[in-house]
Amino acid sequence: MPVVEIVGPAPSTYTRVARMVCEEKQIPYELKQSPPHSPDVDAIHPFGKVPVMRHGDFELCESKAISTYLDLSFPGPKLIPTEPRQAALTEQWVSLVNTKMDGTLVRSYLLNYIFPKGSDGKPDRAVIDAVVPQVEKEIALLDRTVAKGGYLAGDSFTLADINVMPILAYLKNFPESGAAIAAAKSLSAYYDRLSARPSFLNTVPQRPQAKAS
Ligand SMILES: N[C@@H](CCC(=O)N[C@@H](CS)C(=O)NCC(=O)O)C(=O)O
Repeated sequence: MPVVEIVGPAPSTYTRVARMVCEEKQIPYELKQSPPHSPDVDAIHPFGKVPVMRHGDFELCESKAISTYLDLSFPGPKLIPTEPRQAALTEQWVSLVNTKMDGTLVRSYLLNYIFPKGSDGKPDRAVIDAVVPQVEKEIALLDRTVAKGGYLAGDSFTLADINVMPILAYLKNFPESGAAIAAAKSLSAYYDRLSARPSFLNTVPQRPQAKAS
C-alpha cells in the first residue's frame, strides 16, 4: 500500500488532527509542511486550506473527510464509532467545533495573539476583549460536556476528542483562555489525560507558539 502523505504545516490545528488520526491508528505517514495556498495545497483544496492528503492516486481535502477516509481504510481502533448514536454524537462535536468554535477560539481569539494586528505590533486589545466572553462560554460548554462521560461524544475516545485537543493546546498558553481552562476542572482533567496519549505527544509542533494557521 502507498504511504499516506499529509500536507500542511505542523502548527496548524487541522493538520495536527489528521496526523493524530494516523498516530492513533498507527498508519505510516509522511508530513509535507507546505503552507496554505502553496501550489501543493491549491492542487487539492479548492480554497487552498490545509491539510490535504495524498494516498497513492487518491487526493483529498478537509480534515474531517481525511479523518473519515483514514478511519475506514485502515485497521486499528475505530475513531468514528459505528453505533449510530455514538457516531452521530462524534459528528455533532466535530461539526460544532469546526463550524462555530474554531471561528471564536482560533480565528478571532488565538490568531489575534499569534499574528498581532494592532497598530503598535501588539495584539488588538479591543478585538480580544470583545471575543473573551464567548471564548469563556465555549470553554464552559466543553467543560460541562466532558464532565458527563469523560469525553466529548460520551464515554469513549473518538475523533471528536482528537479534533478539539490541538485547539486546547494553544488555548492553555494565552491569558484569558488559560485562566478559563484552569478554572474548568473537568476540562483540565480531560486535557491532562488526553495530552499524555502518544498521538498527541508525537505531533507537538516544533515551535508551538509560532503559528496556529
Ligand atoms: N474546514 C477545513 C479548515 C482548514 C483550515 O481552516 N485550515 C487553516 C489552517 S489551521 C488554513 O488553511 N488557513 C488558511 C486559510 O484559511 O486561508 C478543514 O477542516 O480542513
